[in-house]
Amino acid sequence: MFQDKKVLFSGMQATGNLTLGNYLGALKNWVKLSDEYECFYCVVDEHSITVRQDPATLRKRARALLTLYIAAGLDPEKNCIYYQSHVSAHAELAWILNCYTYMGELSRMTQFKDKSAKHADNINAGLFTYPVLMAADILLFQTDVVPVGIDQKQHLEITRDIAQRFNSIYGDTFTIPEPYIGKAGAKIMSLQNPEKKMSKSDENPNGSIYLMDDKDTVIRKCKRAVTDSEGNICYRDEQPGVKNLIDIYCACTGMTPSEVEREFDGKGYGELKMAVGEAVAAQLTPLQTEAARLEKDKAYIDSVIKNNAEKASYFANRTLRKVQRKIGFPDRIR
Ligand code: ATP
Ligand code: LTN
Repeated sequence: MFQDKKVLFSGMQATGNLTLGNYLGALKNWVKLSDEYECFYCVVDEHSITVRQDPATLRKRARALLTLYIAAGLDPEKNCIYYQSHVSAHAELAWILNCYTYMGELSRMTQFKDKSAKHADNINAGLFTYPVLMAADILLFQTDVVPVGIDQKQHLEITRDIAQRFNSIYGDTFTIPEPYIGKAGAKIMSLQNPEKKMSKSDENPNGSIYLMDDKDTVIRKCKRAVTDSEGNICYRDEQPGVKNLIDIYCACTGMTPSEVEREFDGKGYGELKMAVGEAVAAQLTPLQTEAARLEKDKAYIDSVIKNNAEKASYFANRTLRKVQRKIGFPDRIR
């Protein structure tokens, strides 16, 4: 679709306050890759309503999330940053792809199993077909690469399967996307339960570091992080709390786990926790300052929203029209 650059697509839900996991697992890599690719970064508000949302809160969070993409360093002149709900091709392609996706494959999705256990009173059809909408997001832009945290790998696999199935019936239609999962930070765990992923919808706020937490809060949460009674700073599965702290430190500083082990050789957990807190705060402070500045510039953010929705619609519609033609929908009369 683009002359010389490959295409990158990714998105996040506006379901809560972003955590350090979202930043280190996804957003930070988006910024790193943004020069190399033609990029589309979406606020996937249609995915958000698979879980009940308060309308005013959703609207506010969606805007805060879009602003945060820019604050993190994504230039909206070069990267297409937009709301999923402003580009109707997402929902239209999702409907079509629903008819090329099997109930059996959707029922194997671990995110569906987790979320339906968590929201047992609202297991809606949208929660079940969530991965189909995600496949539509990605395939609309003929995406080559999708930077995500490791928890989304299964959704990338089903996207590839749906695309390959469609291509084998109708001939070459979709580019087959690859996941991009960064080395450091692909799965940040809860500070209170290192067996569980850090998540923005966690009930315990001490388990997650939020991107808007101030330095004192970050340091306090790190100090309280659950570790073990071994007393050695080693990067190994048997010490999941310490391993997670080392992972966070690596993702913030660019160091490798063995370099961190050497730096803290003979030192105690207190020192590691303090250093992690400082390293995290150093990442978050500039982001917070820039987000606060941008939030005040309403006209600028509004113009980004308008212009980028038009740009995204243009490219998305090209793929949608191609798909509609291939499956035999009647031509539009001009
Ligand atoms: P929710 O708690 O509402 O399910 P979430 O915190 O898991 O949300 P998503 O919006 O589902 O966040 O994910 C946005 C991006 O952040 C995805 O690419 C996901 O893989 C990544 N991500 C989420 N949590 C983590 C984590 N703990 N470590 C690394 N990456 C993560
Ligand atoms: N399911 C993703 C959010 C998401 C996404 C996408 C990520 C929706 N559509 C397309 C990458 C590409 C999640 O993070 N929970």
